[in-house]
Amino acid sequence: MKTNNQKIAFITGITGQDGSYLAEQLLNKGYTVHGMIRRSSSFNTGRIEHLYIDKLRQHQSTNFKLHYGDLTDFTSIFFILNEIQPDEIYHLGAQSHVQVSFEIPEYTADSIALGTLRLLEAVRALKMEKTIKIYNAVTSELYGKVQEVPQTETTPFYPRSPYGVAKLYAYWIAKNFRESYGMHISNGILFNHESERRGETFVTRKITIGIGDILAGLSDKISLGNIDAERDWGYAPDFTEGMYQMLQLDYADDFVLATGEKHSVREFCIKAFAVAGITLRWEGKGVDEKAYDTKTNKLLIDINPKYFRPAEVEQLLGDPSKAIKALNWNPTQTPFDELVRRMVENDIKISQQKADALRN
Ligand code: NAP
Ligand code: G4F
Repeated sequence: MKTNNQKIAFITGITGQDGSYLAEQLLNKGYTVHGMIRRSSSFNTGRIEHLYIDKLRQHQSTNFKLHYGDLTDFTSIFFILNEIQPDEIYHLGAQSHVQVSFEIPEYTADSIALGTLRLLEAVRALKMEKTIKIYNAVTSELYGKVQEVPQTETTPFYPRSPYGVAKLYAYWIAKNFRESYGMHISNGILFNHESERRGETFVTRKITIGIGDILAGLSDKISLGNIDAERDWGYAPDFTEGMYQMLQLDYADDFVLATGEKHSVREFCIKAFAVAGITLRWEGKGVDEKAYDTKTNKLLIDINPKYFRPAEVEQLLGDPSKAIKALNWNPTQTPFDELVRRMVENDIKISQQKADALRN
């Protein structure tokens, strides 16, 4: 139930990394938060379970609510919006894995490109286009084969995957609706952002889980693809705060959120193993490159070409100047070393618990 000043937010993708942090932040700011979840044969609410538990403890039943829906299903989006009448929409739902998008390009396009169109059309069909503010999650993957370094809001796009191409449509349809119908829609061109809640098959989390599993005796080594790829990696909760700040402006625009620093996958490995007290020694080249523990000579990393992509984004580096100025946003509130440390320490703990559970 809406009280006078209580804002209502709707989050698509609430069960994902960003959705879970954003939901927490908005609840802490006093919002009522509604999220769209997909029906799944196993639980997909692990990242937001604690919000339920807090809710039960505080006997609050009205400020956090989940609704079944899907971005491939216009009817569900329409009915949810009609029921909840949100002030702000944070559109984060997507098939967000770049490599997977080469295997399911049609579904990726349906959920991302048409999914965004469905959401915006539902807003229009309900005549909410003048009252709702919308955040649209686009991506540095739009820059793909980068045309300039660093990338800004005016750098030409050159996507390199079905995911990137689908997000290009989402970017332009949002911009088109902003210009055509005066809708308050901001595109967040976000560079990679990671955390303890990052999906387990993205490279940073794969590495930190791999380290935890090796230390706990659950695995021998980590197999990776292109370790020379460079990314501008930030900390997810800092980035979700930036999304919120975009919707507090009285105008809509496009903003790059990035740290302005880039690191290679190889460098991430070196720093992450160092947090675990292990120094790597690299030997070989290309697919034969391997990393060993300098103390024990144990093989810890090798290359498996199955993780190479049909077309690769070799480097990404963002220039967040516009967001810093307009949003007063701090891109490096959580510096890279701290991000790596948090992720490794978190996964060492989780792997240890897994190993203990297996022993008992
Ligand atoms: P994520 O962890 O993969 O979460 C994606 C979310 O979308 C999940 O809640 C997922 O639900 C939901 N979803 C997937 N397909 C859907 C569908 N057909 N209908 C409804 N919901 C669907 O992604 P993230 O890292 O939080 O990223 C959030 C958004 O930002 C995504 O749009 C992503 O493309 C974009 N982005 C991310 C980054 C980054 O570095 N993290 C950078 C730039 C842009 P399930 O839990 O049921 O799978
Ligand atoms: O962690 P990644 O899978 O992230 P990627 O492809 O950069 O995409 C992420 O960031 C985008 C923003 O730029 C988001 F829009 C997107 O939704 C997603 O969140 O891969 C990072 C790099 C790539 O160059 C990849 O080829 O790491 C390289 N890599 C090397 N070995 C690997 C692996 N990536 C994965 N996932 N797994 C590997 O074994």
